Amino acid sequence: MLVFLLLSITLQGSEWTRLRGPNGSGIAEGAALPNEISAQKNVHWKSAIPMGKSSPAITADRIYLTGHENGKLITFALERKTGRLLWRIEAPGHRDEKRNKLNDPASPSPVAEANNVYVFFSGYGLVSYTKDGKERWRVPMGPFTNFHGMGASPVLADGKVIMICDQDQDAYLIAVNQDTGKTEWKVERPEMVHSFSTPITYRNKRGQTEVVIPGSYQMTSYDVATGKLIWKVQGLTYQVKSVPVIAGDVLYFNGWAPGGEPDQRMDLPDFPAMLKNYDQNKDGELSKDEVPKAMHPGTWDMQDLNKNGLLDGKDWQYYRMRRTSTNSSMAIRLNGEGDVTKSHVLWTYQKSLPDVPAILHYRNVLYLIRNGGILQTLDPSTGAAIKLGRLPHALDEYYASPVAGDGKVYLISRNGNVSVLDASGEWSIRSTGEMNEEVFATPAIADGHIWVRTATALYDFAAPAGAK
Ligand SMILES: [Ca+2]
Ligand SMILES: [Ca+2]
Repeated sequence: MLVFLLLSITLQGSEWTRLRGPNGSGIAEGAALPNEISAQKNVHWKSAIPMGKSSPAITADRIYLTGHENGKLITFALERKTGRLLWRIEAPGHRDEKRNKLNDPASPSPVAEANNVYVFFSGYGLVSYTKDGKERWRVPMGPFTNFHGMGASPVLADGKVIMICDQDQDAYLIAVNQDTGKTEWKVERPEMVHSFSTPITYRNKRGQTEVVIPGSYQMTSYDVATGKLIWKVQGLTYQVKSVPVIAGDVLYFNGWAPGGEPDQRMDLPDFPAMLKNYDQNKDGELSKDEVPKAMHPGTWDMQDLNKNGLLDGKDWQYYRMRRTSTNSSMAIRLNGEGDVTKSHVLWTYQKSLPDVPAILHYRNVLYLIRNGGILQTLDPSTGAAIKLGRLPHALDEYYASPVAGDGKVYLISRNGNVSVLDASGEWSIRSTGEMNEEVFATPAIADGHIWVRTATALYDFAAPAGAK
């Protein structure tokens, strides 16, 4: 029995099959990890790879990634031990979609299981390959209407591949059969606009598997078996990017968007009032000239969801909500039903918030990394601040999410500044290092190795044998 338990723990610890690893936690325990990593330090191997911002998915013997080259969208597999390229395959389509300059044609991360991998490209849709690179099925999707381009990654649950496609028009959530690619269910989300957060799953106390999805203004949770909405929490900011994390029966999430700080709130008249006062040509929509300057959205095109140059009722309502929603990190008690905004939000925190990186919940401390290299730790039970400080030599933007294991927290900035911390609420710096290249992808950890994707390479780091 003991041997079996040990074996299962070892096997579980040996994979990191999606963005941020085991159910998006960002944590892998069970082996010593390097005290220091940089382009020179503790490099086990390094492989040149195509451009892309997706994170690696790691199985027992493979590393999967997506990338792009000369307008082609590529999935590729490396041998885990050596970094040797095993195969690379171009996606069946290569539509070039509008996206934010920080986004990328290959930003969604692959999700893998022992023998197969699943990838999503904004410029094509979903594709599944075997571990040997044979296509199993394909599901063309899009074109998408996401103002900044798509960013969420697919997740696996109960034999389904679940893909959130929140966009400015016709947002939806879809579950396809993992073995066939056939649609199991599809749920329209007309109240949603674009967002970028990768979902998380859990089994609730009633025995249902839920997929929890941060979206514009709302966190929603669906039954994986049927696609039925189970609960929601209102009050999120308008444009979310972070991956939620679950510890025990509490979910932690960070939502930040420009203009969402508490002192930037503004109460705007509703659409009928706007039409009454400002619709000069009486066409039932608002043009740039008709909206008074003080009420203008900063980016007109982002509010004009159907891109006809005019704001209609939905556009205006979305803008009103944007000006009243507030950025925050929050803790939500799971297992709710219905609208649990009032009953299940345990706390919110609004001071020092990350933009893109997810919260790390590690050894009963929350870590929040903000642009400028500002690291805040919080008490997960109360949301109370523990320590706020700047990481040395890392006054930079952060896109990769923090990851942890072996009592160490790894943080890497956009310009490749690495900080390794001794994990604790009163965190301290163990080491710093430089990758000398841009880093957007969240690192992966398994069996004492940590993999870091830079602009041109994948690095495999490991502690020297016998090191402590
Ligand atoms: Ca008008
Ligand atoms: Ca419009």
